[in-house]
Amino acid sequence: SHLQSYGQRAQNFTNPAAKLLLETMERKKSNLAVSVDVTKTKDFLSIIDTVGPFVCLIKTHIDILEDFDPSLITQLKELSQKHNFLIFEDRKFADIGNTVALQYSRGVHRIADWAHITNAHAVPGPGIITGLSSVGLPLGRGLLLLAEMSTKGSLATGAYTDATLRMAENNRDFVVGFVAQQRMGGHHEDFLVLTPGVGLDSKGDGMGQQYRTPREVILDSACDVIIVGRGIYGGDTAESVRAQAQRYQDAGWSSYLERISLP
Ligand code: UP6
Repeated sequence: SHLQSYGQRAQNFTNPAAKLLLETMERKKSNLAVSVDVTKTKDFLSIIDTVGPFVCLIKTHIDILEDFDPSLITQLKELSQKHNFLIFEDRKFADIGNTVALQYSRGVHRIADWAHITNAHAVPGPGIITGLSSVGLPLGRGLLLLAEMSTKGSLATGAYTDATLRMAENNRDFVVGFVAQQRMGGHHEDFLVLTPGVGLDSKGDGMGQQYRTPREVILDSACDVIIVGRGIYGGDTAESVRAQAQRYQDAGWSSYLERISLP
């Protein structure tokens, strides 16, 4: 499936969020997700408006905004319409089904109302999927499981990663893929693989993060989406944010074109 185009692969999914993401990637010629990990609403919205034309997906950590107000969600949704991107709340749920269903639907953030995609750790077992899908499936949302992490010393390897894949295979309607460092899935199943730990100018951050290039991620490891945070918004000016977004979009897309043209 990783040799098919993103547009063709939309047919491999029944989940509406997965289909829309793949169609958006094809249409915008972008496999770039920008992770907007800033603490002020003003910066958050301005970065999103700047990178919007270059991305298929915006990844949020909504709980790090110091001045969160529900009206921000209206503005985020407007930007998503304006620039045609999906929204991925990187919530990394990790509790029992009943609790994650509440965390997903309620609280101040009401994630299920606006995030097309969210993610969860597999550590609690399949009940976490049951809980999240009770909220998200009727809304047409999609879930990613964390099968691997980008960080040094990650415990999500080997048998844990394999068991995570089995959990996804058993919940194909709602689980659309993984956050992982390499292609996941057997020969019959198509799963999306979204990959953080991507940077062109840095190898790490001194807190365990490890960076690989878009080419390593998309071509060598056959992942689908590069997730880039500080590599894009780490500069100062709006002009550099824009230029970096374009640079990562080009790098990700040319690696994808190379991949699908492999003999
Ligand atoms: N993230 C990782 N590695 C993982 C899973 N998630 O870095 O295995 C998330 C982080 C951050 C983003 O929570 O939001 O991806 C990476 O940001 P960066 O590009 O600035 O390092």
